[in-house]
Amino acid sequence: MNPTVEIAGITFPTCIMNAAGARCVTAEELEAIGNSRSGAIVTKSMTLNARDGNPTPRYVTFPHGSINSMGLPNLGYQAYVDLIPRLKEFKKPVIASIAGFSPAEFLDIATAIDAVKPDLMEINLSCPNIEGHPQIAYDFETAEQLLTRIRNVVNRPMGAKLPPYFDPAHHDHMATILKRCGVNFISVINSIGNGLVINPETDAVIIKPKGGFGGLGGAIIKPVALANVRAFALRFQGHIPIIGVGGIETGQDIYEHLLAGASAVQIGTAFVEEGPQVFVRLEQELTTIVERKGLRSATEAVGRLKEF
Ligand code: ERO
Repeated sequence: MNPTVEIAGITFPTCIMNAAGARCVTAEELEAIGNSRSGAIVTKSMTLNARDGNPTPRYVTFPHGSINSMGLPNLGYQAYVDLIPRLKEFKKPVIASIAGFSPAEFLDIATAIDAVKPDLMEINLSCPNIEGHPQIAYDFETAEQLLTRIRNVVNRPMGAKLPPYFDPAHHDHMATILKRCGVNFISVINSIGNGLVINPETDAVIIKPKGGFGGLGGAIIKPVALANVRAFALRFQGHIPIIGVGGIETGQDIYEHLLAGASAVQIGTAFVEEGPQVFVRLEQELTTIVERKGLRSATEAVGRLKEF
């Protein structure tokens, strides 16, 4: 089976990679991804200045899911400007995830990161965990203005990391914006923002920041992730590739993301829980399924979802 996939003209050795945020803040973590079977090295979303992030506990698992309010801990973009050339030596695509607290910050970071030539740039429009900073992609006008301005300074292929949408009118609106802004790919979905998980033993919330509200990940979010991948795939008709994110624990979960229309997938909670070995296991499980289906590559499954 041919394991490679192409997104925005870039060849990936496999379609399975880490999600931004999962074990990808420090040089050591990023190098461990480089040394793993991950099909790319995706950085934590980087901000203008280094950040420690929110107070702990800020990431906790519960049955079939996780909740986080990390608060964008990262080294600050200048550290990644220095790191990206080294990460490219691993001979797999490097995806730089960027996040700003203002349009000017986004533009400064995007300009500097573009200059060190990551293979792709992922613009995070969907961080749910910073008080006073709503998820940008829920404000369609602001999102379009921002993407248009970033597109003007970025030469590398660039994509948007989106939050889940829950209404077809929102998928319609965002798909139209993304086509107008010339994005080369999208990654859907970020965690489902502002969930609340309660510990039945203590009657307390399970993470500290924001009174316990945080982004949901893990198996429980798979149906929402699949719905968003499918909704955008139907609207893009192959013109903008999709990276599926959300709820992937097994090769079958990946296969479902491919059927829904994802060309590749990113692993968050399962990577945090299992470590780099998760990429080996998932690749084996996916290969078994793809071969059983009589396909020559994972790419052959993309968008093949049947409807009644
Ligand atoms: O809190 C975070 O650092 C964070 N958590 C998420 O689930 N998604 C994000 O996009 C994010 C920060 C950008």
